[in-house]
Amino acid sequence: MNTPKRYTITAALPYTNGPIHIGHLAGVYVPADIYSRYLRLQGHDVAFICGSDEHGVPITIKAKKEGVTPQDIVDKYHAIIKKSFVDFGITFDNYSRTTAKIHHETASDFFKTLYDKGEFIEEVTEQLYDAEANQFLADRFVVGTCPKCGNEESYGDQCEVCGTSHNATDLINPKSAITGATPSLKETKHWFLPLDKHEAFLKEWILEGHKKDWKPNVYGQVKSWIDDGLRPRAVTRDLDWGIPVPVDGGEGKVLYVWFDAPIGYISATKEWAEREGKDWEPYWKDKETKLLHFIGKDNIVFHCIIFPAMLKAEGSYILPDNVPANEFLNLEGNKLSTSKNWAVWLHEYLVDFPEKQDVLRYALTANAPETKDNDFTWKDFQARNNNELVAILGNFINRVIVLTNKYYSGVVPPSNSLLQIDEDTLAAVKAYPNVIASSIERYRFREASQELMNLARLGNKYLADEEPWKVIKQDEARVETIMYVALQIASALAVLSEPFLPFTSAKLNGILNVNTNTVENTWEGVSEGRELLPSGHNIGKAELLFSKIEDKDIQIQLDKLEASKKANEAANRVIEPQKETIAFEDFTKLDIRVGTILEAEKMPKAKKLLVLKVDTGIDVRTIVSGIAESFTAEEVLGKKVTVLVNLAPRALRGVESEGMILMTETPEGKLVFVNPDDPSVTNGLQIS
Ligand code: B3M
Ligand code: ZN
Repeated sequence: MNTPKRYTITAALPYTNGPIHIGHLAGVYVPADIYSRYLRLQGHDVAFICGSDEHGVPITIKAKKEGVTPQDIVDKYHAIIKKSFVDFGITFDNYSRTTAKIHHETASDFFKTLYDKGEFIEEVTEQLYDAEANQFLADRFVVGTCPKCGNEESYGDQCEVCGTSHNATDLINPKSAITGATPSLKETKHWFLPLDKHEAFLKEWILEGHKKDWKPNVYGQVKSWIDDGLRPRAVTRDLDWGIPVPVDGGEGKVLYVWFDAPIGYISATKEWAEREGKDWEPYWKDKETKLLHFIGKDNIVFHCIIFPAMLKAEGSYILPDNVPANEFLNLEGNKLSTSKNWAVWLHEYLVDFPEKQDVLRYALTANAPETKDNDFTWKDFQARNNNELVAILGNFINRVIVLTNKYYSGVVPPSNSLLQIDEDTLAAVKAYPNVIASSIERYRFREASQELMNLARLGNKYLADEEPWKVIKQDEARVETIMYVALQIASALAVLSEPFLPFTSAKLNGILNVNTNTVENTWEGVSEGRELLPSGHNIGKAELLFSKIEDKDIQIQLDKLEASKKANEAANRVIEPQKETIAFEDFTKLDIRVGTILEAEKMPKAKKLLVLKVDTGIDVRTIVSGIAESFTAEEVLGKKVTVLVNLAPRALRGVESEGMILMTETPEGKLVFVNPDDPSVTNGLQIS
């Protein structure tokens, strides 16, 4: 494509069954936002589109669990998600939702068009049915073994381990996610999109047409699906939450969520165009529009095969030029998980790190899972902030602003005669827009963010080499030139950082007192080497752009994750089954007394043992207790305990123990004295 006339950029519609976390931001929204901001800075016509995906089984499951309606669930999370996007500076031109009227109409019409054109196969087939719940088991209502990879927890429509998209009846050993029952088969009518019919076209369009420009991870996945052979896919469901099937015989059925959701991009564009007084159609139908879908890797099949087949079948739409899907981000070595609360939630992050949106944007970009799954660690986050944003970018800007205020009361000095080093530095600055642009245009956002940091490094090196703070004593005119050049670099950084660090860029433009509507302070202005800050221009006072993140701030986050891990272990703890029944006489054989620990000392060379002297009311006796990993000797002094006093004595490391202190072990693995009021003690724990 020559230079496109306009861009339609979509970002995957998040499911509204929970808030969003760093994985979403890193995989989809930050790269899509960088790309869109970059295009706008270049003066392009951009529609950056997203919205909430509000249909689908996970939402009904969540609603059932919480005893509320699906509408309640989507209203709640739509608001939270939408706010997170605003807070993190994700500049959608429209953030819509699939429960919107315009979307129901658009998706319904789209289905009818394909129906009228005879693009569907209408067929009665046997589908999985849960007689107990009185419900067909589509998608996430059914779990079973993936026929492709053997994952035992694959969903009906997609396996999250190998990414394969399949039909629910393909699952081996299916089980209802509602009742756990083994489903039976029941006949029902559905409409199928014959993907096999589009196979030749998909082969030509993707396998031949996009071999070079699509990311290898995307191309590879698509190729493997096509090579496996495409089959008809049902695009309707026997569910009650969704968009009603708008044709005869469709009563009580809804559109498959993956049929309606991508049409959400179109509805959201329409909604935006109506609001802006524009025509939506060129954004979806003009061949000179470049359409891009930013998604995560689990969505590849839907965006590269199913949705394009739908668009092609409809006939009047363009197809995506590229689908830059990312791999997954892990967190501290484990898969991000909403249900296990193994995540950094965006709304919580902002409470702990207020006004540090750019730090997270930067850390996620610098470490983005572009070519393989990547790990987010809090240590890396801290290092990105302290060693790069603070020490390189923030430090350079601060020096420039402070010195300009100190030497020239904030007025940009004249550039007297430029030496070779100044010419070279300005020429190097001028090259950055193209270098960064070339990375962005190839969807290499990590690389682009590092080039931006290199520009700040160049600024630091220039100041370190030219040492204006020393030269000022001998040659004031030379320092004017040095500071003039340094100020141009600062201003270039304000422009070029905008896609990556929008809050910082705005702050820096404020400090530099720059009018961002001028032709100079644009991507092109920098690349043409225009004068960004003329002599005589007044800048403002220094303000810190970034601040150091301390170890204790990081520890708080690590502790939070540790708490999640513990809570999960507790939730997954297996309660010991009840032991064999005993006769009352057996119980009465046990002689259990209240006692007090009078003395305690650690048994030498035994990690676990404390030697106690316990007043049992009968006598004071020695008891050797295996609690030294949970208590120090001092901690147990004076404690009231329950003691089994008639246990046969036994020698432990040569010390005779006459009885046993009753203890229990908390889910976190800590021993505690038996006291059911202790909040760390939960039902079902065994006393031993
Ligand atoms: N809601 C899936 C997801 O969040 C999905 C994307 C829809 S894009 C049309 O993974
Ligand atoms: Zn699988």
